[in-house]
Amino acid sequence: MKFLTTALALLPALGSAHTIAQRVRVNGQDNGQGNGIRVAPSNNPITNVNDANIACNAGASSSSKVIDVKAGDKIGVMWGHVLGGPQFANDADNPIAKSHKGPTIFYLAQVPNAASASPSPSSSLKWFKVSEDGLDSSGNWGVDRMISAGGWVDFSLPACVAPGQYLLRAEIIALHSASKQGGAQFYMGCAQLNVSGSGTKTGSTVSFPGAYQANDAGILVSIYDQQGNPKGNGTPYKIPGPAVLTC
Ligand SMILES: *[C@@H]1O[C@H](CO)[C@@H](O)[C@H](O)[C@H]1NC(C)=O
Ligand SMILES: [Cu+2]
Repeated sequence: MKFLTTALALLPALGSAHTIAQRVRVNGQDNGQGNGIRVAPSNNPITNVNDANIACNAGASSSSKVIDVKAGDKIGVMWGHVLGGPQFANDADNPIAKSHKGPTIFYLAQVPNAASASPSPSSSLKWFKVSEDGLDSSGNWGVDRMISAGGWVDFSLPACVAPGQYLLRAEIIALHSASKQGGAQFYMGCAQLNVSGSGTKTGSTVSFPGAYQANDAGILVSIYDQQGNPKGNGTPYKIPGPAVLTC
């Protein structure tokens, strides 16, 4: 009975221990809260791969800022438990609950105007993957590295990406409950970039929704070893979606 009470008391905390993408930095230079990124009002995940809002999240804010970057720059997106980061001092669930193991992923879609482009399914944006970080051989996940970095995930924008305006889709997939269909939690936010450089590539593309299936090997998966530790199930973890653009 005592155990049951304790378990029930824990449930709301677990249920809300989610995350929001909210800041962008370029070569370490922070653009500030909500500038050049569409920020979701809620930290709730999307759990249906066919959700119409799986490209850039539901009800996201707008920003008039389009961030200038050069192909080859290091671009980072910061995640936080709630808007602004921690919910209260010493929030153990900032930037995300430690249970929420999984990959961190970035996609780009070229658009005429990154400040106004709609990511709705009918806009038919074509996304290509530019970075991904899954499970390493020590049993640590992209999410573990994001937590160690205080919520930031940085990647190098491939030097061959063609100049133009893009939406950058930053994504985390939390897999702690992914052994049943519909259990994976998808978190995402879209930044607004103006890429300069002499590149020519825009990658091979997918749609959101469409890129993921509910039973993909990296979405319907147990991440626990025989001891119950979330360090992978003994086979390499396969990050969902297409291959990362290679230059
Ligand atoms: C994008 O960057 C190019 C090159 O720096 C610049 O000429 C152009 O004005 C920028 N466009 C926007 C919308 O910021
Ligand atoms: Cu969560």
